[in-house]
Amino acid sequence: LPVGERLERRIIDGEGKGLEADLDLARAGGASAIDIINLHLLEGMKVVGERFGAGEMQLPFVLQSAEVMKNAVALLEPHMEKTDAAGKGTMVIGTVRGDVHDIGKNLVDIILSNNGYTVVNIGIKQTINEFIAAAEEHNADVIGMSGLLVKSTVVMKENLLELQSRGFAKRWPIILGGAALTRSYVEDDLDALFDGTVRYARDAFEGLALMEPLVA
Ligand code: B1M
Repeated sequence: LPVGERLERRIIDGEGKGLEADLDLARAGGASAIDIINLHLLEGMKVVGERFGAGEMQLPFVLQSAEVMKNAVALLEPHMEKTDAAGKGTMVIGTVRGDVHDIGKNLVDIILSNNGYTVVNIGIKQTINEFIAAAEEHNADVIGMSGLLVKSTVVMKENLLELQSRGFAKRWPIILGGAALTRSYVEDDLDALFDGTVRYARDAFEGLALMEPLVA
């Protein structure tokens, strides 16, 4: 198999042996770290999600795929382009209450950090109180919430209501991301409820693009 397809297979099969060599080979062939993630690793993850959803793949194997994905991203990180301009603004990011998925959140962290933003990554299963405490402590410009479960989309709405009822409605612009969200749910339904302070990011790069006007 060509190295790109081999990398995709490694994610699907959860096979980490020889991973670093294949990543090096792909880079030596001219692919950037981001291309490798977007074109091959995430393609593999997509297949994992489809198989899991169809009942063709069991959870322990999904976990193995996630481990290989995480290792691959960690190996690629030092090779990503970084800007010298630091201190552009601060995002507090976490995965919402009840949700353990963190691969996407951590990618957003890496992409923003590499582009000059300060990212305070508070981890998974975070309550709104934990988001607020971190945002106050670190004087955040933006709060980013990630969640992949359908029920996380409900938790996000509850979080926004909680911010509003505690008088924090306009204190921090909010960026929401994660596979269960749709653009119209966030930008039509939620944003209208919360006075134009809520944005949707389909992927890490859309998150990056949203940051600039929000911290300006
Ligand atoms: Co889970 N899981 N999982 N899982 N898992 C999903 C989400 C699911 C869609 C799979 C499926 O059924 N097809 C399904 C949810 C169904 C639903 O809610 N209707 C599901 C389920 C059911 C579950 C469990 C409940 C299974 C169980 O226990 N029976 C359980 C949940 C436990 C919990 O959270 N309480 C569970 C557990 C797990 C693992 C632990 C095995 C593992 C996660 C490991 C980890 O993250 N450390 C896992 C995985 C790997 C997946 C799938 C297969 C892949 C997720 C992933 O990492 N994708 C997933 C299938 C899918 O998503 N279609 C699935 C790659 C990642 C880069 O994408 O996170 O979407 P993503 O991030 C993207 C964008 O969304 C965006 O940027 C990233 C790309 O650039 N983005 C942001 C994300 N956050 C952002 C924030 C931003 C901006 C952009 O700004 C703030």
